[in-house]
Amino acid sequence: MKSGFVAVVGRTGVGKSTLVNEMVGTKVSITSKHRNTTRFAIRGILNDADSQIIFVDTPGFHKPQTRLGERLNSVASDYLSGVDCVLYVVDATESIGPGDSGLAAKLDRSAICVVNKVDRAKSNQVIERLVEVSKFEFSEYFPVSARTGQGVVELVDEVRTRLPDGPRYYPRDVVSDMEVTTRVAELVREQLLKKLKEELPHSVACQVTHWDGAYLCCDIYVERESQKPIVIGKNASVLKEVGSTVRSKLEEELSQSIYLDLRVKVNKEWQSNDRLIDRIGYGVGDN
Ligand SMILES: Nc1nc2c(ncn2[C@@H]2O[C@H](COP(=O)(O)OP(=O)(O)OP(=O)(O)O)[C@@H](O)[C@H]2O)c(=O)[nH]1
Ligand SMILES: [Mg+2]
Repeated sequence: MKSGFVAVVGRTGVGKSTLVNEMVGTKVSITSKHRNTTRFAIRGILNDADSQIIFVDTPGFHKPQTRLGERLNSVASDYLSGVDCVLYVVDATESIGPGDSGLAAKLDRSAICVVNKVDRAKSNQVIERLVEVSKFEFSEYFPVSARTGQGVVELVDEVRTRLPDGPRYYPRDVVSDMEVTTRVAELVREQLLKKLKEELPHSVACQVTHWDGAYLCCDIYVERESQKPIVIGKNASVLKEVGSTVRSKLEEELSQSIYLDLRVKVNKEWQSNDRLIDRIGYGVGDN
């Protein structure tokens, strides 16, 4: 039996969460076009007859502007070493910037470099990016598309060869160790991120406050009173759509009917306050 922990690190928005979902074969981590979508380390588990790979999706590195931002970088930093394998992900459609280079410098050369989004990049862009990252002298380079799955099986096969002998850390049928309440809060946030523009996604936090197996109450926090009507929408249209999408996803997963109550509240400047960030559950390594 081979098993081990594989950290997925990279700048925000390069597609780490999309890649983890594709490698695991199930959606364990939410994704969006906005920066800093992932707010804590998320484990996605890939089980086979004789191996178990525990992928750890990490928050994306970025220039922090808030206390939350600093904590997200710090969570990701915790996974740069001390794991069995590191996947360093870059975006094929964007030049390598100081953020990518700074992170690459902190990694062991045994890391695997993943050039993602090749479905969207022109072929000369993929070659350009491979030439750019070759200067980091990592052990392997994999051009992939987390969206279409191109190159992902080959990447996972390589990861498997890096695992040491070890036990099955989780039961074979488990793909994620996330609590159902955290999952619901994340699904609500993902639907909101689809609908919200500009800076608002950064201000939004979600937390389930009640779950008894059938009735779920999820608080949606914003930072200012003026943000509330945007999240609620005209005639509560945003909340209704978010609620109905999340409810049907959950009903399918849990095979039962659910009553989902979404409440929008102001949690003043929560992004700057460690106590509030802790209470919501963001900025932590092991959720
Ligand atoms: N075309 C294309 N888009 C992708 C691919 N992978 C991810 N994306 C898109 O890129 C955006 C960011 O993806 P995420 O997976 O949320 O990125 P992330 O690196 O986890 O971002 P953070 O959590 O903020 O660090 C989303 O809109 C994804 O749909 C890909 O292979 N091809
Ligand atoms: Mg992410």
